[in-house]
Amino acid sequence: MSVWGQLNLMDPASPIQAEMLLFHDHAMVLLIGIFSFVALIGLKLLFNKFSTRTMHEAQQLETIWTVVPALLLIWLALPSLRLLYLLDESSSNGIVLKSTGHQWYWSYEIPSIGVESFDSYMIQEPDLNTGDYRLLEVDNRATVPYNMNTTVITTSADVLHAWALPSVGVKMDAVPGRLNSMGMFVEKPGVYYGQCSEICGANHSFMPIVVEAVSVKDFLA
Ligand SMILES: [Cu+2]
Repeated sequence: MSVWGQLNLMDPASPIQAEMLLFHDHAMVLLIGIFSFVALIGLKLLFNKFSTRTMHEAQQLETIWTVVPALLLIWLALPSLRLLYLLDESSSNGIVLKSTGHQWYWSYEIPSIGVESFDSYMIQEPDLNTGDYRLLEVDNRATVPYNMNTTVITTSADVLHAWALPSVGVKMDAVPGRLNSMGMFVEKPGVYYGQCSEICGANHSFMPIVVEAVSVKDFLA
Protein backbone atom coordinates (compact mmCIF):
# COMPACT_ATOMS: atom_id res chain seq x y z
CA MET A 1 0.00 0.00 0.00
CA SER A 2 1.31 3.47 -0.86
CA VAL A 3 1.85 6.17 1.75
CA TRP A 4 -1.10 8.15 0.37
CA GLY A 5 -3.25 5.05 0.28
CA GLN A 6 -2.62 4.55 3.99
CA LEU A 7 -3.87 8.06 4.77
CA ASN A 8 -7.32 7.21 3.46
CA LEU A 9 -9.95 5.42 5.43
CA MET A 10 -10.46 1.85 4.31
CA ASP A 11 -13.18 1.14 1.79
CA PRO A 12 -16.46 0.49 3.58
CA ALA A 13 -17.72 -3.09 3.61
CA SER A 14 -20.88 -2.47 5.60
CA PRO A 15 -23.74 0.05 5.37
CA ILE A 16 -22.81 1.46 8.78
CA GLN A 17 -19.24 2.13 7.76
CA ALA A 18 -20.48 3.77 4.55
CA GLU A 19 -22.61 6.07 6.72
CA MET A 20 -19.61 6.84 8.92
CA LEU A 21 -17.51 7.75 5.88
CA LEU A 22 -20.25 10.09 4.68
CA PHE A 23 -20.40 11.70 8.12
CA HIS A 24 -16.62 12.07 8.13
CA ASP A 25 -16.83 13.93 4.82
CA HIS A 26 -19.75 16.01 6.10
CA ALA A 27 -17.76 17.03 9.19
CA MET A 28 -14.68 17.78 7.09
CA VAL A 29 -16.66 20.22 4.92
CA LEU A 30 -17.55 22.19 8.06
CA LEU A 31 -14.06 21.90 9.55
CA ILE A 32 -12.17 22.98 6.45
CA GLY A 33 -14.73 25.74 5.82
CA ILE A 34 -14.30 27.20 9.32
CA PHE A 35 -10.52 26.81 9.24
CA SER A 36 -10.20 28.57 5.89
CA PHE A 37 -12.57 31.37 6.95
CA VAL A 38 -10.71 32.00 10.22
CA ALA A 39 -7.33 31.90 8.46
CA LEU A 40 -8.56 34.35 5.86
CA ILE A 41 -9.99 36.78 8.42
CA GLY A 42 -6.82 36.45 10.52
CA LEU A 43 -4.63 37.32 7.56
CA LYS A 44 -6.86 40.22 6.57
CA LEU A 45 -6.65 41.64 10.11
CA LEU A 46 -2.87 41.31 10.14
CA PHE A 47 -2.42 43.17 6.90
CA ASN A 48 -4.67 46.20 7.23
CA LYS A 49 -4.49 49.38 9.24
CA PHE A 50 -8.09 49.51 10.51
CA SER A 51 -8.50 50.12 14.22
CA THR A 52 -11.52 49.30 16.43
CA ARG A 53 -10.48 51.47 19.39
CA THR A 54 -13.53 53.71 19.09
CA MET A 55 -16.07 50.98 18.33
CA HIS A 56 -18.02 49.82 21.38
CA GLU A 57 -20.78 47.65 19.96
CA ALA A 58 -22.05 46.21 16.73
CA GLN A 59 -25.38 44.57 17.47
CA GLN A 60 -26.00 43.28 13.98
CA LEU A 61 -22.53 41.74 13.67
CA GLU A 62 -22.80 40.11 17.11
CA THR A 63 -26.17 38.64 16.25
CA ILE A 64 -24.76 37.15 13.07
CA TRP A 65 -21.67 35.66 14.69
CA THR A 66 -23.84 34.04 17.35
CA VAL A 67 -26.60 32.67 15.16
CA VAL A 68 -24.50 31.38 12.25
CA PRO A 69 -22.18 29.16 14.36
CA ALA A 70 -25.24 27.85 16.26
CA LEU A 71 -26.84 26.82 12.97
CA LEU A 72 -23.59 25.22 11.85
CA LEU A 73 -23.46 23.20 15.07
CA ILE A 74 -27.01 21.95 14.50
CA TRP A 75 -26.00 21.05 10.95
CA LEU A 76 -23.23 18.92 12.49
CA ALA A 77 -25.21 17.53 15.43
CA LEU A 78 -28.28 16.19 13.63
CA PRO A 79 -26.45 13.77 11.26
CA SER A 80 -24.21 12.80 14.17
CA LEU A 81 -27.22 11.82 16.30
CA ARG A 82 -28.70 9.93 13.39
CA LEU A 83 -25.47 7.94 13.03
CA LEU A 84 -25.36 7.30 16.77
CA TYR A 85 -28.80 5.69 16.72
CA LEU A 86 -28.02 3.73 13.54
CA LEU A 87 -24.94 2.31 15.28
CA ASP A 88 -26.99 1.23 18.25
CA GLU A 89 -29.29 -0.83 16.06
CA SER A 90 -28.79 -4.52 16.62
CA SER A 91 -30.84 -7.49 15.53
CA SER A 92 -31.38 -10.71 17.35
CA ASN A 93 -31.33 -12.89 14.24
CA GLY A 94 -28.21 -14.09 12.46
CA ILE A 95 -25.22 -15.74 14.00
CA VAL A 96 -23.12 -14.78 16.99
CA LEU A 97 -19.36 -14.47 16.83
CA LYS A 98 -17.78 -14.43 20.24
CA SER A 99 -14.31 -12.98 20.45
CA THR A 100 -12.21 -13.13 23.59
CA GLY A 101 -9.11 -11.01 24.07
CA HIS A 102 -6.06 -12.56 25.67
CA GLN A 103 -2.54 -11.31 26.30
CA TRP A 104 -1.74 -11.34 23.37
CA TYR A 105 -4.04 -13.07 20.90
CA TRP A 106 -7.74 -13.37 20.16
CA SER A 107 -9.84 -16.48 20.42
CA TYR A 108 -13.14 -16.99 18.62
CA GLU A 109 -16.21 -19.08 19.09
CA ILE A 110 -19.39 -19.47 17.02
CA PRO A 111 -21.71 -21.30 19.40
CA SER A 112 -24.81 -21.46 17.17
CA ILE A 113 -23.13 -23.72 14.61
CA GLY A 114 -20.99 -25.55 17.13
CA VAL A 115 -17.61 -23.99 16.33
CA GLU A 116 -15.58 -24.51 19.49
CA SER A 117 -13.20 -21.85 20.75
CA PHE A 118 -10.05 -21.54 18.67
CA ASP A 119 -7.04 -19.23 18.97
CA SER A 120 -5.99 -16.67 16.39
CA TYR A 121 -2.32 -15.72 16.63
CA MET A 122 -0.39 -13.24 14.52
CA ILE A 123 1.91 -14.76 11.90
CA GLN A 124 5.53 -13.91 12.69
CA GLU A 125 7.51 -12.01 10.08
CA PRO A 126 9.75 -14.88 8.86
CA ASP A 127 6.67 -17.04 8.20
CA LEU A 128 4.84 -14.54 5.96
CA ASN A 129 4.10 -15.40 2.34
CA THR A 130 4.57 -12.96 -0.51
CA GLY A 131 1.78 -10.38 -0.53
CA ASP A 132 0.83 -10.94 3.11
CA TYR A 133 0.44 -7.93 5.34
CA ARG A 134 3.14 -7.67 7.99
CA LEU A 135 1.75 -7.60 11.57
CA LEU A 136 -1.78 -8.13 10.24
CA GLU A 137 -2.04 -11.78 9.18
CA VAL A 138 -3.21 -14.44 11.62
CA ASP A 139 -2.98 -18.23 11.58
CA ASN A 140 -6.71 -18.85 12.12
CA ARG A 141 -9.19 -16.33 10.73
CA ALA A 142 -12.64 -15.78 12.13
CA THR A 143 -15.27 -16.51 9.50
CA VAL A 144 -18.67 -14.86 9.13
CA PRO A 145 -21.31 -15.01 6.40
CA TYR A 146 -21.77 -11.88 4.31
CA ASN A 147 -25.16 -10.26 3.58
CA MET A 148 -26.39 -11.51 6.90
CA ASN A 149 -26.65 -10.00 10.36
CA THR A 150 -23.92 -11.04 12.71
CA THR A 151 -23.69 -10.14 16.36
CA VAL A 152 -20.19 -9.81 17.72
CA ILE A 153 -19.88 -10.44 21.42
CA THR A 154 -16.59 -9.58 22.97
CA THR A 155 -14.97 -10.08 26.32
CA SER A 156 -11.51 -10.46 27.75
CA ALA A 157 -9.73 -13.15 29.72
CA ASP A 158 -7.19 -10.85 31.33
CA VAL A 159 -6.84 -7.08 30.74
CA LEU A 160 -8.75 -4.54 28.64
CA HIS A 161 -8.54 -5.11 24.89
CA ALA A 162 -10.69 -3.75 22.08
CA TRP A 163 -11.96 -5.64 19.08
CA ALA A 164 -11.92 -3.37 16.04
CA LEU A 165 -12.64 -3.95 12.40
CA PRO A 166 -12.56 -0.52 10.70
CA SER A 167 -13.91 -1.48 7.28
CA VAL A 168 -17.15 -2.83 8.76
CA GLY A 169 -17.44 -0.08 11.35
CA VAL A 170 -17.05 -2.16 14.48
CA LYS A 171 -14.96 -1.16 17.47
CA MET A 172 -15.77 -2.50 20.88
CA ASP A 173 -14.02 -2.75 24.23
CA ALA A 174 -13.23 -6.23 25.49
CA VAL A 175 -13.66 -6.03 29.24
CA PRO A 176 -12.87 -8.90 31.63
CA GLY A 177 -16.01 -10.26 33.31
CA ARG A 178 -18.32 -8.45 30.93
CA LEU A 179 -19.90 -9.13 27.55
CA ASN A 180 -20.20 -6.31 25.04
CA SER A 181 -22.18 -6.89 21.88
CA MET A 182 -22.50 -5.03 18.63
CA GLY A 183 -24.31 -5.67 15.37
CA MET A 184 -22.16 -6.34 12.31
CA PHE A 185 -23.35 -6.57 8.73
CA VAL A 186 -20.70 -7.34 6.12
CA GLU A 187 -22.13 -6.71 2.67
CA LYS A 188 -19.23 -7.94 0.52
CA PRO A 189 -17.23 -11.15 0.61
CA GLY A 190 -13.60 -10.49 1.51
CA VAL A 191 -10.89 -10.53 4.13
CA TYR A 192 -11.00 -7.70 6.63
CA TYR A 193 -8.19 -6.63 8.92
CA GLY A 194 -8.23 -4.93 12.28
CA GLN A 195 -6.11 -4.55 15.37
CA CYS A 196 -6.53 -4.57 19.11
CA SER A 197 -7.45 -0.98 19.93
CA GLU A 198 -6.78 -0.71 23.65
CA ILE A 199 -3.20 -0.52 24.89
CA CYS A 200 -3.06 -3.91 26.60
CA GLY A 201 0.59 -4.58 27.30
CA ALA A 202 3.89 -5.44 25.68
CA ASN A 203 2.51 -7.22 22.63
CA HIS A 204 -0.52 -5.01 22.11
CA SER A 205 0.61 -4.29 18.53
CA PHE A 206 0.90 -7.96 17.73
CA MET A 207 -2.64 -9.27 18.14
CA PRO A 208 -4.32 -8.44 14.84
CA ILE A 209 -7.88 -9.35 13.93
CA VAL A 210 -8.73 -10.99 10.61
CA VAL A 211 -12.30 -11.73 9.59
CA GLU A 212 -13.15 -13.53 6.41
CA ALA A 213 -16.65 -12.95 5.01
CA VAL A 214 -17.92 -15.85 2.91
CA SER A 215 -21.28 -16.90 1.49
CA VAL A 216 -23.76 -18.54 3.86
CA LYS A 217 -23.30 -21.86 2.01
CA ASP A 218 -19.52 -21.82 2.43
CA PHE A 219 -19.91 -20.64 5.99
CA LEU A 220 -22.07 -23.60 6.95
CA ALA A 221 -19.69 -25.96 5.14
CU1 LIG B 1 -5.13 -6.19 23.29
